[in-house]
Amino acid sequence: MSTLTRSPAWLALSAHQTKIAKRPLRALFNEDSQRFDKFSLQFGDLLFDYSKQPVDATTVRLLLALAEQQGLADWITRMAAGEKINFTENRPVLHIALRANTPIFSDGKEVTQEVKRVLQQIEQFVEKIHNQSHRGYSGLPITDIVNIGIGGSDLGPVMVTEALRPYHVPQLRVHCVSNLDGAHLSTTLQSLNPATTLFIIASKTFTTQETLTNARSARRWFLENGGNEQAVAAHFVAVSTNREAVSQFGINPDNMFEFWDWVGGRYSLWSAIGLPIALAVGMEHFRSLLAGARAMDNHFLTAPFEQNLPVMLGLIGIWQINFFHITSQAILPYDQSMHRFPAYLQQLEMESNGKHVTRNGEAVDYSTGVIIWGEPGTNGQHAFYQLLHQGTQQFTADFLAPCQCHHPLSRHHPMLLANFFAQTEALMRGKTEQEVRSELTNQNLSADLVEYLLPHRTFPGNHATTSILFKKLDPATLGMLIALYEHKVFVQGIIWEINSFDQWGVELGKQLAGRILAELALDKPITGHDASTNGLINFYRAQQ
Ligand code: G6Q
Repeated sequence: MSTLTRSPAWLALSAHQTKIAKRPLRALFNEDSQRFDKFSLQFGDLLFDYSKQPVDATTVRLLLALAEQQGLADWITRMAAGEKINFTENRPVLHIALRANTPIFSDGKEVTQEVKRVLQQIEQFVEKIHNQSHRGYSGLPITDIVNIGIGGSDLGPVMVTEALRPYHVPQLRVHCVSNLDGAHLSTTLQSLNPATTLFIIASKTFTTQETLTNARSARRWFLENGGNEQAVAAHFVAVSTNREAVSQFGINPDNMFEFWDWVGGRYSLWSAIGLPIALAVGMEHFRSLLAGARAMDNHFLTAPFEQNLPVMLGLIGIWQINFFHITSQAILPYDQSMHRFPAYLQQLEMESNGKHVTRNGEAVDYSTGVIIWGEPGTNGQHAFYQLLHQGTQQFTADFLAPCQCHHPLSRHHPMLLANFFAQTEALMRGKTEQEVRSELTNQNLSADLVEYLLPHRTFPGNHATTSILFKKLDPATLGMLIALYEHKVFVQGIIWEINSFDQWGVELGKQLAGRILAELALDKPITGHDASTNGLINFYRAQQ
């Protein structure tokens, strides 16, 4: 048993869980009419309601005691001070420096100076594309941006450019290509004109197979469709930490936007990895995105823990994962433009906290991380909500929605939000036999039919959800929301005593395919793997 699961704060929470689990959420609401006021928090335009979680005042007190026991305050200070808390890679974790407006140092160096320099470079470039002084080889202005990257070099730009569509400048279209499957690049290029297309090759390491393969194919397409070697400079820029590899690839380092090893890939949209975002929405909105995140950073660094949104969001997750033993968490934005938000959080959370050993290298004997998934409402309601309402799996869910919308089509938005509120209420309350019986009896059904239908029409309820409402999905609010989840992940990693900032599982994937790729080209049956892998490879080769 680990020291964490034997620690006083953990044991106190375990004992408390057995008591509170006997009180359904319905009962908690019936007992206390002030529940919403007690268990919701506001910061800026953001409302965080965790009153539909199985908590009472004791739970909050005990969770805060766990945070204190685990030294959360000290770890936050260490992160902000630029200490190398990503110890397996010997790096600081300083995404907050990317949006800071006060100096932040690491290794005695003021990293925020570097950040400012690159932001200026981005600003100048965006200006030149927008005012059309940067033109393609034939003298035409750039109309299409293709970001080629994957993982952290893709999901942030995709999610944010989609979410901020109402803020896009009209003269540019932004496309993102990530998948090694040639279909992704080919279908994207189909409608594009090389003379008016700018490629951003985004890769922190500039060694990632998927990105470099797509980038090479993009350059070939460019050269075969009217471009020439001299014109590459005007049509290909790079975002990377690896100047040498960029230059080897054939992009002039003058056309490179730098970032640094202290920025984790999945935390990098605030750096030059955000260049497609800045191009899509303009620099003013990009700076608002940063300002929103900065506001959340300051809140995280200074607010008392019981009023601190990321701390409480993280602790509620711990409560669910480690004490109610849920393994699944849905992210359900009631906003179509946030359709990639679940995928973005999937990487942020699962890559950061999907770890099986503590900082000391000992195997954990408690769950870390959770399976994150989700879709925008109300589409999910007509697909997987059935299992949420009447299935047997345990889960929790975050519901998110703006109070004001960008597309005020007659009654769409109030109807959408009515669904949000009704779903969280129904998941919490369920429907008892008694309620179903009286509902069916009122429909004049025979007593026999009522009894027959009863078990099928009841809903167990008592499903915990968290609701996050915000005024409007503008760049600053989106920045705040993303930073909220970034810091939530930090809080949980500290409680679990793991390193949230490395990703050896991703690195493994980068190596594995190499050997098999070579085997696919061989002219003899493959026998060196297990029978299944040999069989699959040989079947594939036979079909070529
Ligand atoms: C993110 C991960 C991973 C990474 C991609 C792309 O935190 O490290 O998702 O972003 O593997 O890596 P490159 O940016 O180096 O191409």
